[in-house]
Amino acid sequence: MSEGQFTPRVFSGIQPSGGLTLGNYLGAMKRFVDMQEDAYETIYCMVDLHAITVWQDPAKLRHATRELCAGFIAAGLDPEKSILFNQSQVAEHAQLGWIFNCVARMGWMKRMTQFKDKAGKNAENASLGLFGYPALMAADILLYHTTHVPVGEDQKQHLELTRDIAIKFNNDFGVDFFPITEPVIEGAATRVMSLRDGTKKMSKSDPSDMSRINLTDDADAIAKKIRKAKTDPEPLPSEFKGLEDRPEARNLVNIYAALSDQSVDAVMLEVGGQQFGQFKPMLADLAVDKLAPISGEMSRLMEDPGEIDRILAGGANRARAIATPILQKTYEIVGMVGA
Ligand code: AQP
Repeated sequence: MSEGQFTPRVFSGIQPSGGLTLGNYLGAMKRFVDMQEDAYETIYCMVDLHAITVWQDPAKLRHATRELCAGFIAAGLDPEKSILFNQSQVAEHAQLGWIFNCVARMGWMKRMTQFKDKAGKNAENASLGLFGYPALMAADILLYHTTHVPVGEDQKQHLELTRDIAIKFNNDFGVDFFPITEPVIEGAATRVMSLRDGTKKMSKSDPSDMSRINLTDDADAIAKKIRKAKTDPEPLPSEFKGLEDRPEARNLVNIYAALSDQSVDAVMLEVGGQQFGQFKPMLADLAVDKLAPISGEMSRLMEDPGEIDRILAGGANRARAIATPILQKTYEIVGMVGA
């Protein structure tokens, strides 16, 4: 089957492993909203099965899943247009994940840098689920015959593995069943970095709250975090290439560009020559302007968790309607009796 034979379909997910960060917003959610308006069928998932690859307190996981759904809607996703659901409500994810555990090779998995980063020096003590994470992620994507996946730069390697799994499955069984999915990694903020260390990505599980902007932060917290963000003593240059060896400054300029929907070159024309004492308050005002309506809407939606649960259940039904026949066909190809 050539790529043209697949319906243009977008799938992406976010883990409910904590509160949402500006990195998740700019690298993922904001782009999910853009794609919803394009000619794609869009499916967005709270990947709770992925979240438990590291320990999650059950009550916090439930809260984070609902809050993530509220965040999606507050950022502009429409549950009528896009399918919004949590992964564990569609059992086919885990079922196809198992098939892919049997397709993926140990050598491929051992090369995954995210596992090395997350497991750290204590890899022997990491869960088997954390090691197998990319095979489940491939299942999430291929279960819908997804053609496009919007993600941040950090997920590039996992997307390559998804393509390798699809190719190997198709070759092993002599079929043209799974599409070779395209990653969509675009925009000024495909990698938003920590505010404390410009070489580390901004992450919801970073122990330092000052390293990130949470979508639930109020205006004072956002302003304080940007004011205290690590920078260097030089003024901003007039061209973006002047920021090559200045990761912290480059990060703040990227954030400014992404929040204001401008190219980095346009931003440099505006702010070149400024000291951080001038630039940081501008960035803080812009961030508050863009994020406050989202955080306000999230809190409003969280007042009615029953409605969020209804949205997730409705989304799961719609997701299952696409996933079930694809899993059935996969089982049939693999040789399962009863499929
Ligand atoms: N700093 C970032 N810059 C750009 N994009 C980012 N994403 C995450 N952080 C950044 C994108 O958000 C989507 C969802 O990511 P995730 O929550 O499923 O997992 P993650 O990438 O592991 O995110 P975190 O915040 O670092 O979570 P923890 O701390 O739990 O591991 C993805 O598209 C990702 O690219």
